[in-house]
Amino acid sequence: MPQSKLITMDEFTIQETRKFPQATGELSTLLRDIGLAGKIINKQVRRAGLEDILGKHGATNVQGEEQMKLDVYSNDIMIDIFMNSPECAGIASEENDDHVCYEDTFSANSKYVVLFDPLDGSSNIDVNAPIGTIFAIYRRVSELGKPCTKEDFLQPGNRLMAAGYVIYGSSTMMVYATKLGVNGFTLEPSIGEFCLSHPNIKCPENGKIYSINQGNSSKYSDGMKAYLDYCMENKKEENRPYSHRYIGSMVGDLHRTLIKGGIFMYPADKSSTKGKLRLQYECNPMAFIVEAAGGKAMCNTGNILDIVPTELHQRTPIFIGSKNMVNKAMEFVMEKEVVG
Ligand code: P6P
Repeated sequence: MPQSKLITMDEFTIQETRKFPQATGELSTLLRDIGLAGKIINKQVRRAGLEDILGKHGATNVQGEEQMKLDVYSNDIMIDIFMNSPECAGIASEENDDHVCYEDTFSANSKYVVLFDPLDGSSNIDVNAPIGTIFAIYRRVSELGKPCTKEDFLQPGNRLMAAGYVIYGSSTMMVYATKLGVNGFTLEPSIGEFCLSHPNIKCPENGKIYSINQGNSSKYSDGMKAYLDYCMENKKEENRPYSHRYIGSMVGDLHRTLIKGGIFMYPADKSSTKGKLRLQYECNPMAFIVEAAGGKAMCNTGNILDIVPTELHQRTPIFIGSKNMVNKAMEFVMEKEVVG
């Protein structure tokens, strides 16, 4: 029997585009560009221990976080790739204070902007734990033919055209969602292509894993503490206590949650009253992906995707994963939520 044909990500996105006669293939081109960036970053991540690229860069980013050398390298790669992409008018990055509008006339006529965290979980680089690149793609709201504007980058997550991540783990995968659904592609190093390995990903409605930095629990609200007690309660008939898993790298924790089910939480607490994770290039893309796979993504005030951003680097609490687990968590958190 001939081996079943590998479907590359490019072939897949072209097949998907053909389902819409009016589609122009511009989004497919942008996804291919992101895949290229992921492959270039992957090459360096896989060799980090062999070249002088581990460790600290010696500067801090707009978040006040110490930048790792691979953070800066990955950010430079993403900015260059998008600058040369015919479909991107500008970018915003976790590592840059402000958005970047490409000034050339070609880019001024491009329809999309991209927000990204070039290397999320970078504190895990030196210990070889999963890290990842997170991206969010919006259609511009500003006038074509002119440079993009700040408003293009302050759209709510429910206006996303596509979102995804590249996870540099035991294998390198690119997972992305459009309104058509969520698909995963594993890098086949021998041909340098992402190949379809996880078609039509669905997030299980229930799960047995809760994921949170429990070291912060003394600072949590009463409702949050009550939910953690619920997770750890001995109720075999309800598959509790849940197992606790926490990598400390959002892409790693979210990929497991998407595939296996469960709930990932980074709630507000007394010292971080808005939570830690950033809305525009961490929480919104992940929320778009998980909800497109049938899961749910909430914060204390409602659905993550409905938050109207006011600042590029604003943060939000997040409860994301299996729909039934997120609903149960919100019963506790929303009811007793008093933080600060
Ligand atoms: P903590 C990594 O720095 C990150 O931004 C996410 O990838 C991760 O989920 C979170 O922060 C971990 O934060 O406070 O538990 O170390």
